[in-house]
Amino acid sequence: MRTQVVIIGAGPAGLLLGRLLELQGIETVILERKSRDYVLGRIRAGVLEEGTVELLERAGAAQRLHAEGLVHGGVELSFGGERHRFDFKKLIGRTVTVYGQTEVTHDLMDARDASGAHSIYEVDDVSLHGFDGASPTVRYVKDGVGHEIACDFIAGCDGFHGVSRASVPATALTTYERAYPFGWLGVLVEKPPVSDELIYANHERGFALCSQRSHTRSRYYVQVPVEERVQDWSDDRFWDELRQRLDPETAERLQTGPSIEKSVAPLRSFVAEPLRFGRLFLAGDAAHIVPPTGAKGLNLAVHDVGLLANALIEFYRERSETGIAHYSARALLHIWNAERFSWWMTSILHRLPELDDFGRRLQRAEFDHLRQSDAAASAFAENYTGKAGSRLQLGPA
Ligand code: RFL
Ligand code: PHB
Repeated sequence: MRTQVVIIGAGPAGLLLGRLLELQGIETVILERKSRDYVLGRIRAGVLEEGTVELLERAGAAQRLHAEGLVHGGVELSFGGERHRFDFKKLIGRTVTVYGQTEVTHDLMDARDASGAHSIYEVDDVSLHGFDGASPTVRYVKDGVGHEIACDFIAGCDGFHGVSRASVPATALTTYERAYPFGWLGVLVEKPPVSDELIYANHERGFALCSQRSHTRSRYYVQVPVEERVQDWSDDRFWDELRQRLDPETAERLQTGPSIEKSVAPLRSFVAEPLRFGRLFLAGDAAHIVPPTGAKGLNLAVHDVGLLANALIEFYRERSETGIAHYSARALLHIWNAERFSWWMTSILHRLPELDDFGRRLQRAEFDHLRQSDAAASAFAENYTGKAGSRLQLGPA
């Protein structure tokens, strides 16, 4: 088989790239290790930046998002039971949209199916070859039979544990990493959200987050030690812990019920540089991870893909390699700003084991600074809504 671009991974990054290329007449094949249902069963992100919504519109996959997504004009931070609302709309004229990653993935899969583009699920032993030359190939096994696809480019959109980054010689990669000694225990519940907007809470028992998927479905998280096991957390234990970390008024309003999903996600900051190796590109979680505190992971994956799609379209349309040559540096500029913001938000909101009294007072001082200063609140709003990163430009080469 031959195609123009082989995309490894059918997460949001791979599916969106496929869609943006396909709309410009560029042929792609997507190879995914898991089944469609498995991919759609993963509960992950929930907050979309305006730039992400715009790219989904360009991909022709935003109809349901506009009908069902919830536009939020701000978020609340709560410190030791004191809440403060940050009005993004008023501060900087921007909003975010609450719409689950599962739904984004669903919409992109439906759009791809409707166009007849080729996706192959449940493939094993994917391997990448010859990407340092002009004729790369990708091999895989499907139902016990080996196959090979010849292509012009390979897009590694296969997440943190994928094969693409692992195929690059170690000497060609530099990685930067910080693992946190805690994770988020998340619960999905068929109950109306406790508040119209998200509440991020710093409490001496640990961080908590009140999020949502719709007017009738809520998503809640509490910080737990990273080695914590889900089976040790009954629903009752989770609701008790969450209530204790919220201000009394919110705790009182919280509607609880049986969890429909419960899982622990470890927190990590990670960047691999560069993002291009000859004719192989990395995009999304394959290249970088942020702790979920800033709601940046999915948005960052989408931003990478926007740049990569433009670079490949420019290559096929104009035979120009400029976009391809700049892809890695352009994406990294944006990635490092999101890493910085996600790390900062994580550090001011969590109970860090190494935090002494001085550190705790500094966390409080950060909150007070944000409450007192419109400039600080606007900087927070710019970063949370994605406005900050969107203005970063590469300097002259
Ligand atoms: P994905 O979604 O991991 O998809 C990669 C796909 O590649 C497949 N794959 C392979 N396929 C073929 N061969 C192989 N060898 C393969 N190895 C892997 C996988 O099966 C998978 O289908 O990466 P992608 O597309 O880069 O998307 C990234 C996002 O999923 C991720 O950044 C976000 O979910 C992070 N995230 C959040 N991001 C936000 O922007 N806003 C949020 O509010 C937000 N909340 C979160 C989050 C992540 C969380 N967890 C569970 C880590 C909340 C949580 C709890
Ligand atoms: C979510 O709804 O899953 C969510 C929202 C905001 C975050 C992280 C996760 O910062």
